[in-house]
Amino acid sequence: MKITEQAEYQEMMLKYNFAMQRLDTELNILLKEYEFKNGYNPVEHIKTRMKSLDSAIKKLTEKGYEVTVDNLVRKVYDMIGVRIVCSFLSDVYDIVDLIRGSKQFIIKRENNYIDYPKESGYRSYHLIVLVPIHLGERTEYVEAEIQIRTVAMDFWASLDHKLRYKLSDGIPDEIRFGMLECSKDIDKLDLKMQSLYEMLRQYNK
Ligand code: 0O2
Repeated sequence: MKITEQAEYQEMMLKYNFAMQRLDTELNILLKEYEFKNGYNPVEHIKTRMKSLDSAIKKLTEKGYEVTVDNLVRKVYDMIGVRIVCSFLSDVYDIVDLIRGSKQFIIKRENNYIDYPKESGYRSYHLIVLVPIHLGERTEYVEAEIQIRTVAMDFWASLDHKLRYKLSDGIPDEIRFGMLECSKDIDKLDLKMQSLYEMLRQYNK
């Protein structure tokens, strides 16, 4: 029987859809409240998505796991993904603090790929959260990944994603090194923009 025809898969997707809606709503409330209190919206854009089944199966297979509903739930913790893109580095950390302080989710794991970029040069702050969903009398928790990064980091990640998709047999060294250089340049740019932004804030005081 195809995985999509299994009752467990359909039940899982139902729960994931509830959790995605809940996460989307709670994040929007948190961010609107922040904007109201601070008179400033730190978010350039935000995108919530459900990972496609093909992409989830690819991930399981690459990691050497059997394609089962149980493994989709236990091994693919970014079935639900939210990407929050901000202007400045300080915005990224403010949003991380905001989510850490929320009682609506439990933080399961944090990956600071900004201070510790991935080998590819990828930079972003990742939070794996548990989103509670209330089903009748019981509460279940669904995992979701929140990626928070600056516009500059997002620009880099978007080209990197295209490269990985187009060059599935491996990225040639000259492009790989070029991307690493760009990642370092973007880090410098983010730091420069941050210091200019702080100067602007001093002028505004
Ligand atoms: P997609 O298509 O964006 O959904 P691990 O912790 O290593 O066991 P995993 O899931 O690889 O497992 O965790 P990691 O490394 O934190 O990556 C999760 C997501 O971060 C990825 O999801 C990407 O969205 C993003 N990411 C991580 N590394 C890179 C990178 O080098 N380049 C780009 N562009 N994005 C990256 P998916 O499912 O791989 O991809």
